[in-house]
Amino acid sequence: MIPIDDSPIVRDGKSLILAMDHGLEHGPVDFEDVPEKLDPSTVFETATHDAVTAMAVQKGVAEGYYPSYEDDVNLLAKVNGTSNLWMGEYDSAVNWSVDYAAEIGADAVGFTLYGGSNHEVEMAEEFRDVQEAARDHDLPVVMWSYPRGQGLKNDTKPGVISYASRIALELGADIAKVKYPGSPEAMEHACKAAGDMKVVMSGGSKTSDYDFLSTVEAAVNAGCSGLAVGRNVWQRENPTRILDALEKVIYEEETADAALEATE
Ligand code: FBP
Repeated sequence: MIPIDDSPIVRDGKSLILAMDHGLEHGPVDFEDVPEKLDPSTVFETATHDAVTAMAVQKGVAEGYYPSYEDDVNLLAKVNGTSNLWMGEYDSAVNWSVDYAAEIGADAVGFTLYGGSNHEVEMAEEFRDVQEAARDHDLPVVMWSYPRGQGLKNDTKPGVISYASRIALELGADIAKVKYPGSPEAMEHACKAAGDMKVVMSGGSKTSDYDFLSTVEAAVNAGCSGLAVGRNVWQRENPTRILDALEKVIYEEETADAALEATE
């Protein structure tokens, strides 16, 4: 197993994962204000920015578009995912195998685990297969660790997010992607709960440049190794500018104010 810091999805110990699986997870509604982004090539173009260490997509998008970008973008194969049309208890279908993802050229795999769902046990068993297959291919594993389900009303409470990052460590992920738990102290605890495994913050719905960057700054200061983000980048009119600023906040550990000023 190659050390995670030597993986192509990590730069100087940090990661910036650009996610674009929203067409499946949320539906075309996420592209309403940016209809040109319905074309996955536009987001792959954005992912060629130096700050981006990997792009997370589902199988069909990887098959159709990754071949044109394999020299410039690292592929994170998001191997499970479910549409927003599913009305049952939180669950996520495994849509492609790790073997097939590796064949397409994946540099890492991603898996959503809904701890606390009535389907947690099956999902953890599916994760075991994915994690062990990823080890066979020397691919790092990123867990979208999202406690959700009947018993969990607020999925961003501090104790829930610390549990989320710990679950990822316990089950063998290399990076946990968790929601921001509302304060730097709570984020710090979630990072500590993950031991020496990396934790990245999940982007969330689009906010202002300052609000977004200052939350990323707080997360990095609290011990996060970066960000996995979708809408806060590609829903913007100028994704390059926010990526320039994110590069400063994440890799150069500049403040949100300084990053914004430098990229005006
Ligand atoms: P965002 O930064 O846009 O939130 O994207 C990150 C992500 O994890 C995507 O990979 C996924 O499609 C989406 O969030 C899921 O969001 P949620 O389950 O909170 O609706």
